[in-house]
Amino acid sequence: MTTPARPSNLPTLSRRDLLRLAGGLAGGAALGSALHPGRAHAAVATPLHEPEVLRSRGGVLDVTLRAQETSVQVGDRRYRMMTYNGQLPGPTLVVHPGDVLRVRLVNELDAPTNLHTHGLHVSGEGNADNVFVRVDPGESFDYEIPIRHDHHTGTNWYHPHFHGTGAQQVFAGLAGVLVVEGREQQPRSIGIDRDRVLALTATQFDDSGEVVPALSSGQAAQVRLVNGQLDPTIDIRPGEVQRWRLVNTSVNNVIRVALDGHTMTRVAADGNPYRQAVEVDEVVLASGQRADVLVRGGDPGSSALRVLPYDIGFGVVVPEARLATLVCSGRPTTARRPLRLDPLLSPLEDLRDHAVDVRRELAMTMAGGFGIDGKRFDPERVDQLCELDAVEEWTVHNPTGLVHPFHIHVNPFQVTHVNGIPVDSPSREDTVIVDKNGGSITFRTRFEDFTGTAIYHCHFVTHAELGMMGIAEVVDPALPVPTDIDPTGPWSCTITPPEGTVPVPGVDGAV
Ligand SMILES: [Cu+2]
Repeated sequence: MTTPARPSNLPTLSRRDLLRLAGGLAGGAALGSALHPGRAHAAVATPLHEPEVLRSRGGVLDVTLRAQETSVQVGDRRYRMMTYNGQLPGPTLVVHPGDVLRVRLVNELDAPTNLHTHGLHVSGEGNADNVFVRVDPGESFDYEIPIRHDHHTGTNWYHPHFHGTGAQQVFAGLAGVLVVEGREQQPRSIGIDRDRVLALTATQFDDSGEVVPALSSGQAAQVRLVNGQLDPTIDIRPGEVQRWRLVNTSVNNVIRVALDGHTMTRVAADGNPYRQAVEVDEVVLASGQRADVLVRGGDPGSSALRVLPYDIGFGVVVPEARLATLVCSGRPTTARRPLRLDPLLSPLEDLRDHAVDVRRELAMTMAGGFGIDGKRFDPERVDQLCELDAVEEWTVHNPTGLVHPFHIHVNPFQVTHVNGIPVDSPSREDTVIVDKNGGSITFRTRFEDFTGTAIYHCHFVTHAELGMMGIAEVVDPALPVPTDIDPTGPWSCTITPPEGTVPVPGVDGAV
C-alpha cells in the first residue's frame, strides 16, 4: 500500500520545548528519575557483538525484516526496544554494485512504519526507496531496489522513515547497516584482517525499562551504545588492521569519536570513497553520517573509544562518554598480504569544474516552528523543481541557535564551502552539519539517473518530524512537467541563474 504520509499536527513550541529538542532538559519531573548512564547502567565487560551479515548471492539479496518489539539486554538489565528480526542493530546487509536488493518488511509493531535505504543512489519512487510508503501494523511490503553497476562503495544504513513515527522507532533501536562492497574490495585480498560494523547510538530508558519518547529525551540522560552494547571490548592484535564502519544511527546526536593513543585512517564518508586516505585523530558524525576508518593495533594494552564533548547549541553539550574499549593483545600479526588502500579509494569527479545550471539558497528555520524557509513540511507540496542531469549549487543557511545536519536522498553532493569558506572535500557526502548562529554550507550536486522525489531534511529526526523537511522533484526536461506540479512555483527558496548575484534569503531565523 503506497500512500503519502500526512504531516503530524503539532502545537507551537515554547522555548522550553526547543531547549528540550536540543537535548538540554532531562524532561522535567516525569523524567526526573530517568536512569543515569553512569549509575543505573552497569556495563558488563562483553566482547563487541557483531550483527549477523547477510550477503547477496547471484546478484540478489533477498531478506525479510520483521520490525518488532523485543526485550534486549543492555548492560546488566533488560529493556523493551524495537528491533529488526530481534537483533540490535538489525542484520548487516551486504550488496555489490549491479545487485538487486529485495526486502520484505513485516510490521509487527503497533504503529505504521516503512524503510529508507539511507545513502543509496537509487530511485525514491514506487517500491524502491520511497519514504511515502506506509506499512500498517500487521501488514508487509515488498521493496525491490536495483543497485546500479556504477554505484559508489561504502557504508550506508537502513531505518524507518515514516513521517510521525520514524523518529521514535529509530530512537527505540530500529536501524541496520547496509554495505555496498566493490568486487575488488574483499577485506583479506587488500590486507584488512577484520571488518567490523560499529553502529553508534544514544537512547534513554525509564525505570520500567521502556524507551522514553524521543521528544522528551535529554542528552545527559541518554546512554551511548555501540551495536546495542554499553562499553563493549573490541579485540585487536598488535599490527592487525581492522576496518571499522562507523555509523551514527542516533536520532539527535553529534558523536565526536576518538580512540586514545591511536590515529585512524579514514577512507570514506557517507558510503562514498575518499580520493586519498587521511590520518585523523577524531571523526565527527552527526545523526545519519558514516565513516569508514582503518585502525591498526598498537602496543599491547587497553585504549578507550570515546565520545568527546560537542556543543549542539542553546548551551547544550553532548557529554563525554566511553563508547568501547579496544584491547590489544596476542601475538603480533604478520600481514599475509600488504595493506592496499587503492581499491578503497576513488577519484572524485570535481563538480567545481562544471558550469552551474541553477543556484538555490535555503534556510533551516525554527521561527514559527521547525521548517525550511519558514515552511513546515507538506507531503503534497513540491518545494524544489529540479532537472535531471542539471548541476546545481545549493547554499543551506542555518540562522538558528542549534546545529542541524542537512541530508538529501538519492544523490550525494560535494561540499564546496563551509560558512562561506572554500573547502576541498575528499568525497561526496549525503549528510552534513550546518553550523548554528548563521552558519552555512554550499554544495554542488547533479540529479543523476533517477526522476521523481528526493526529499531533504534535518537528520535530527525529531526536527524533521516537526517539519524541517522539503521535497525536491526531479523531472526529465525532455518530457512535460507532471500535471500535479505547477512549473511556475512559487518555490520557497531563492533561485538565481548562474550569472546572477546570490542574495541573502529574506528569512527571519531568530530563535
Ligand atoms: Cu535540525
